[in-house]
Amino acid sequence: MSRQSNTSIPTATTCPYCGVGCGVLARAEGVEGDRQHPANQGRLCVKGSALHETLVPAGERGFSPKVDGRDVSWAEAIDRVASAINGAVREHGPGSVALYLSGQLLTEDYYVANKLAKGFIGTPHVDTNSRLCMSSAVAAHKRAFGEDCVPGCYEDLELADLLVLAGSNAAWAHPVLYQRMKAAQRDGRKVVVIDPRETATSELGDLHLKLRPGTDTLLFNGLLVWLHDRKALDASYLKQHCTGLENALKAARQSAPDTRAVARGCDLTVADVETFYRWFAETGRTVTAFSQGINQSIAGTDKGNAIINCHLATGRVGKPGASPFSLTGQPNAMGGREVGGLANTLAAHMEYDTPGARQLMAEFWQTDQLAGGPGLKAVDLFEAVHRGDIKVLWVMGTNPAVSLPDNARVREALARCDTVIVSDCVSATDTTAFADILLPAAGWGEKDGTVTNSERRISRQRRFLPLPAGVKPDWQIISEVGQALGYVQAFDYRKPADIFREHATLSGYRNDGARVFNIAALAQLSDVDYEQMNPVQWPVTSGETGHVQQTPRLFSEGGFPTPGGRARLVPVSTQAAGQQPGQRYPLVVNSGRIRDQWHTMTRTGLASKLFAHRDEPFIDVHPADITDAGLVEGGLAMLTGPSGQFVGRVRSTSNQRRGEVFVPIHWNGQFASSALASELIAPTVDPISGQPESKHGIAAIKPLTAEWQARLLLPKHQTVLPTPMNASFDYWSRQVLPNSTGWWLAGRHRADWTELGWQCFGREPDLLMEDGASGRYRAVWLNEDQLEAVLMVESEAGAMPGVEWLDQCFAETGQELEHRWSLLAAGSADIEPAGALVCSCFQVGENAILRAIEEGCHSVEALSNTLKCGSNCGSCLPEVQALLASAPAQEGQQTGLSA
Ligand SMILES: Nc1nc2c(c(=O)[nH]1)N[C@H]1C(S)=C(S)[C@@H](COP(=O)(O)OP(=O)(O)OC[C@H]3O[C@@H](n4cnc5c(=O)[nH]c(N)nc54)[C@H](O)[C@@H]3O)O[C@H]1N2
Ligand SMILES: Nc1nc2c(c(=O)[nH]1)N[C@H]1C(S)=C(S)[C@@H](COP(=O)(O)OP(=O)(O)OC[C@H]3O[C@@H](n4cnc5c(=O)[nH]c(N)nc54)[C@H](O)[C@@H]3O)O[C@H]1N2
Ligand code: SF4
Ligand SMILES: [Mo]
Repeated sequence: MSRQSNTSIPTATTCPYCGVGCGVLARAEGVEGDRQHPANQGRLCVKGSALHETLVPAGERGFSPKVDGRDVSWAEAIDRVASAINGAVREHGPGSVALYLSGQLLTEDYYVANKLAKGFIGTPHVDTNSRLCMSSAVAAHKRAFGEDCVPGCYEDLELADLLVLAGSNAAWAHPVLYQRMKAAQRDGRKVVVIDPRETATSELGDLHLKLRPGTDTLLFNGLLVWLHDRKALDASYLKQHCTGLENALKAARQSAPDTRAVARGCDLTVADVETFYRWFAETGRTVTAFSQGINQSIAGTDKGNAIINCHLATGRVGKPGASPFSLTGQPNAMGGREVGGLANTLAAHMEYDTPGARQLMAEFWQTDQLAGGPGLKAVDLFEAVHRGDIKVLWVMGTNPAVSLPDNARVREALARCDTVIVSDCVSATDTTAFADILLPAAGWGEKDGTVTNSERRISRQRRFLPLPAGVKPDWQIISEVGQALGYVQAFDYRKPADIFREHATLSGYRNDGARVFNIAALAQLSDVDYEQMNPVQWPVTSGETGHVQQTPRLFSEGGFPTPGGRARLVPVSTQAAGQQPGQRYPLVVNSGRIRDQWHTMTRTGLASKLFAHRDEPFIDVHPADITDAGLVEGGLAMLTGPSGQFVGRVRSTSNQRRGEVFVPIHWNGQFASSALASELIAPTVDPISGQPESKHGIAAIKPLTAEWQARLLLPKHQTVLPTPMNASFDYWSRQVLPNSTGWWLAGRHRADWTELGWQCFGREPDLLMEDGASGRYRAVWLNEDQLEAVLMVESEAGAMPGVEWLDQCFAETGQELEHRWSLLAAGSADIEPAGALVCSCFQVGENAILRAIEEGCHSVEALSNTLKCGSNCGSCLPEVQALLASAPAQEGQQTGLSA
């Protein structure tokens, strides 16, 4: 299948990764940032720049649907899905069918899925991975504003004179937006970072509040009290546009009577707390941007409202440079919320209990089978699957076997379920392994539709690659199932534009201004208009001259979609406490993202470039905890929690608070033996939003004392560890290298390498070096003049040579392999190991940067002039900066970024 586009004119589309929603100009050969797109104005981060390397190649996807592992035609697959649904509904009622969707589906896919389930199958059980992501922010918005609306826009993050980043590692998770925040730095502008860890984002902070995890509500309650007591509230905004100040203040004062109580509870100094409060009180143009450190908590909704309370009380909502701002994670988290993808909502920002909403929906969809009331939220939904109440589960665009808390139980639930249907653009994932029916979905570049980013901006994703044979876009799969179920008229869509128009029409249907989400002005777009649609921020209205008007900001003059038109300050207590560490599990486990990987790595795990920054699962541990637990930096360790384990390489860092470790969420069964962050997370949820506390597990740590450590390199197409090895090791993790696939291996017991070599490769190695005393064993298998396998065993990881040179040898044939004996030494003498990769765009490693610093590059500019590092997407600048700071000071040295 050719992946060439027919033309070399680029297609303007949107990046499928984070919620910044950057515009991309895409060709089959490569991508560049779209200068016309308002979100990024031409910039792209590492993941965006590597997009053409993360297109899913033929080998990674099924080219036809599968039923019980057997290739079948689409007609048969659709028929099987429809008869499973029909059977379950007939025997057990509509509530025995559930859909689990994703903020990575396009709005059109999402709309049709929601319509099919809630409108026609009649099951309310439709939830989405946004439950794990944004549902606390959604609930906080609804409580405060009456509707799930983000009042501000990206420009506000630049205009703010005080930017508060709460529970956000934007430098890694929203890199282009972070670059914009950074470029907006100026005299007098201040940034406060609130995070229990120091991160790449802390670099921007004039003040870092390294608070005790989970204590954000206390901090913001204290702020409300302080603002009130110092007469820094906006009395007129409160009087005209808000209710609930008294009660909110009362609750705040109860937990946070003064700054001393706050400092004690949050484990901060009084001086730091007061500095933050003073800056907030003094600075009219303040934006508080928040993300998963706020949402993924047992008190996520309360944390959100504690923040919003302070903004309402100071009238800083939806004004230029002044607003609360929820940073959304997924590319279409917002679109999913607009169509009603969450189990507790109906559609188009209507709730089940919105007066008249159910009749309106039944009429609009022309159905008499509308679901009766809210369905189960993700964690409860999978419990219902486990109990056997759900007979048919259809998972689309998400990987719950990895991302849901306590995933051992989730896997059990999937294994028990009568019929699991999975739609994915990648065939081998931890979740597709449970699929009774596997539906190969079109991926990015192959499908058309719209997405909405964090600032309510709707952008087009456009197809620029041919649709591979055997693959269908999600909206089409769902529509065909709808028609097979007999709803021929309701799912008679020919193209995404048909769906978009219906969605836009619904948003304005009998709206009368009651719902802010209204894009009815786009309901009349022709196919050509839709094709050419420019990014637009909702609500979208028709101006007097008939042209379309968008809305960058909301609520600066009130007008909240609540019964009385006023926003609500919400009393928030600080009582909620999730799992707490104790004697058995003394550590708090924090989990989150790394710079170059996306979630469960199904796509970013295809690009060698994106592995170079962090090539193995790891555990960040405070140096004192390393000592206490008898760990070795660079050695392996095992975290054990109440429901699972995580094995990773120990990184020593005082960025962590004592007693708290951080693990990445990305590795899973396709990439490592035991590195699922979610195994350490309990299914404890926020009682209001149902969002799990993914930032707060508990565990004990101990060294995984390995008898040996090894690296194995195999040809690139080999992505699975040979079975005999799989069974005999205590640790493995896989890394995609430019020319080969590499594994890290370790074991507690001596292995018989000769025997294993025979079992895996059917013969003795062609080159061999063995030293029983030191435990060193190195073996090379050659096939004619091509490398087939390289195995290097050492007694400790520290003695292991780098693999850059060996990897290059996998690309060579014939005479180049003359230096065969140097294969055993893993390198020719003149190659310097690169060290950890810092700049992914130009592949610049730590060692080169350190050498350049030694040789006189004492500023970021000098380094980027010499090595180019940091001169493209800028994602690595915080790390370049840190290396400069860590190098021994030299005369005249400048480390300031602006210097
Ligand atoms: N590279 C990359 N970027 C991504 C993604 C990705 O997979 N990879 N995923 C996208 C998605 S879906 C999302 S949701 C976003 C998430 O974006 P972020 O929320 O910025 O990222 P996280 O790393 O999950 O967590 C943010 C920070 O919360 C901190 N934190 C933990 N507990 C607390 C607490 O109690 N209080 C406070 N104040 N902070 C706390 C953590 O230490 C962490 O640094 O990223 C998006 N962008
Ligand atoms: N411990 C812990 N757990 C967490 C988090 C955390 O911070 N800590 N974060 C949570 C958050 S915020 C999120 S958003 C989730 C993310 O968790 P998931 O949603 O489970 O992770 P992804 O890897 O993004 O899964 C997306 C899947 O959809 C597939 N896909 C991509 N495009 C398409 C498409 O167009 N159609 C279809 N049908 N499939 C497609 C991909 O191949 C992949 O298998 O994880 C959550 N879990
Ligand atoms: S910041 Fe990076 S990952 Fe996010 S949308 Fe932009 S290019 Fe994509
Ligand atoms: Mo997310």
